[in-house]
Amino acid sequence: MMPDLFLEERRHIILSPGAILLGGFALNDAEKLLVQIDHLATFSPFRHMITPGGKIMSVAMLSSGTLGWVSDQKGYHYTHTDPKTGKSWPPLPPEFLALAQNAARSAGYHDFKPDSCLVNRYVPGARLTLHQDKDERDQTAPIVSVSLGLAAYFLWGGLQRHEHIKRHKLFHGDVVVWGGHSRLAFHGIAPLEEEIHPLTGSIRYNLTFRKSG
Ligand code: MD6
Ligand code: FE
Repeated sequence: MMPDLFLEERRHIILSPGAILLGGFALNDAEKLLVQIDHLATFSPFRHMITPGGKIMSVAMLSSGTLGWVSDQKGYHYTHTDPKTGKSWPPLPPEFLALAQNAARSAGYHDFKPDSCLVNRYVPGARLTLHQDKDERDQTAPIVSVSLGLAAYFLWGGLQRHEHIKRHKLFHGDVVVWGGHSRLAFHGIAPLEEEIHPLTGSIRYNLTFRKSG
């Protein structure tokens, strides 16, 4: 467990211009969020998508909201329906929306209206290679990212792929809000370590809220 003093020092850390780590911002909502994730998964199950290069992603994903992020052999895109169920993605739970908007406001983004939440599920060994989030039509809006369960090292680069990568550990309840100058920064998640979290066992979840359409 993290000592409180450590948490106090992590309440508002600027990672780069426009990107802010709000340490522990979602701690009080975490258990509610985890219940909602299970509920969403009964409508749109977690699945391992295929990259355009034909590889199976180690992270399992689902989406919620009017638009959902999809990867397949044709590329990355947003869809109105879940290709796995043929139905709409489940709507954004009100608890999700409230948290995302509060976090955005705390980071200085006052009018955040997300229409999509991508839920990532990691087990030890799973990772997300360096990428930019550039499939959203509206790139003036920030992205709000919520970490739950096992901690992970966030890889944080610059606007060019070859720039120096820093590592920031993201813990249960941490929120990263990211926009402005950093909106298209390269980032990823290092392979998860083998650990057990009291609420999720050997799982890390990440929610990323976007304005996609
Ligand atoms: C993750 N997050 O934390 C993956 N993208 O599991 C992301 O790829 C991400 O945290 C854009 C903005 C914030 C993020
Ligand atoms: Fe991303």
